[in-house]
Amino acid sequence: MAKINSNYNKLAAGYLFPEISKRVKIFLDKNPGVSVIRLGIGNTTEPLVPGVVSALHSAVDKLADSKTYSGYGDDLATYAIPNFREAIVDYYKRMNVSIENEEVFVSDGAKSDLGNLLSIFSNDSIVAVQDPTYPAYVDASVISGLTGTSNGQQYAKVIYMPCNEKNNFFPEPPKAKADLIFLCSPNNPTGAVASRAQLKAFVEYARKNKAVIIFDAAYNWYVSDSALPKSIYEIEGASECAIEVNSFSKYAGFTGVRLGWSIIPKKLMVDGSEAGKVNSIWNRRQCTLFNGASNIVQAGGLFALSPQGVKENLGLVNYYLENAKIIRRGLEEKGLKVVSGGTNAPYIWVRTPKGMKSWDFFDKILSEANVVVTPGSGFGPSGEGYFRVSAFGHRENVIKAVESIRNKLKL
Ligand code: PGU
Repeated sequence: MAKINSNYNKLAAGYLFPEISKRVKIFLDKNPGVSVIRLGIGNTTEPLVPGVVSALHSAVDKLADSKTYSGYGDDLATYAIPNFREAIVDYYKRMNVSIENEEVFVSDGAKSDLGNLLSIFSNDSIVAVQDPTYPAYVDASVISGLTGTSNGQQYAKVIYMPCNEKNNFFPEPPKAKADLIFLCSPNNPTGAVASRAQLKAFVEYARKNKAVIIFDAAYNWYVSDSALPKSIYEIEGASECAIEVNSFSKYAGFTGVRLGWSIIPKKLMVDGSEAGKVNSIWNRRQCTLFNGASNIVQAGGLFALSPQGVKENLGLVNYYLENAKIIRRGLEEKGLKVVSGGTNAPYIWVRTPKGMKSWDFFDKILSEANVVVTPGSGFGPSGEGYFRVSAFGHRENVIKAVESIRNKLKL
């Protein structure tokens, strides 16, 4: 008799972003003629840069000719196109980080790897997360059976590491013993960026406890302050205890195109397994369950990592950072308390006025100013009383949203 994976029944609510879309749709159905500005989900809006567009076009043309046609990737380990892994290795070299080709695994974006990676670890692993955090880490852990049940606020087996105004939105390593630690810097949703010293404390913790850090660097191109680390591997010893997951989504506008990568260092050690084992079982997992990212898309990604590609895409990143500045300033002028983000990150983390609950404020700003934000409590219990504003959007919409908040939101 077939049965469902009953872990799905433990998910406390619908996934955050479809839940928001549902509420916005209900609002629009009730208010015909009203239009809203969406600064909720972190979805890119600006076109791909010209160099990426022509790389994509020429990759399509290659597929139209038997002399240049290619099918499954030649590199059976990762299904990367020629030179793709080398380009990622070079990208790390620019940060003085040394990575080998065989440590690079191409993906169709960060989200799938962040969830799938859990399948290579023991099913009694204890997961630790920053709180608030990108909801996919916790939901993927629930589906993998690692969390126990929820009391409506927290899952019994998950270690929540509160990020708040007292610790500047980056936690210390937990007192309890975690096996898998999700860290995200620049952070979603708070926009806080970990310092070297803060990451070093986690690397030390992980090495001491034989834990693995899953470091999500999806927003690292937004770090313009050179004192701040962009990769966990900038910290000595991290290649023994950390996996890094990255994406072209927020750097090159590939949210719909889909491309990313993960680094599984050969030196990575886990309890009871020799160095190289995690790398080889992830390789085995990917060969069995994944046939790579589209070769067309990888050609676009390859250009995005070239010097000209970096130049063009940093223009895109700076466009969104300028949006973040406009939002930050506008909210502060309105008298709202911006507590984090918006400088080295595309998210602005704001306290709700008068201690309002996050979802109540979501409804208020939607109905009064017709602006969609993301309620902080959707990212975890410590997000209650805050909301996240995304800087991804057309400039004119961002300006309109700020104007509307200024003129219509009643504080
Ligand atoms: N990691 C983090 C920290 C993210 O915030 C997001 C997207 C991803 C990974 C996904 O990257 P891909 O490479 O595109 O798979 N976060 C957005 C979109 C919502 C979602 O559920 O992915 C956000 O608004 O938080």
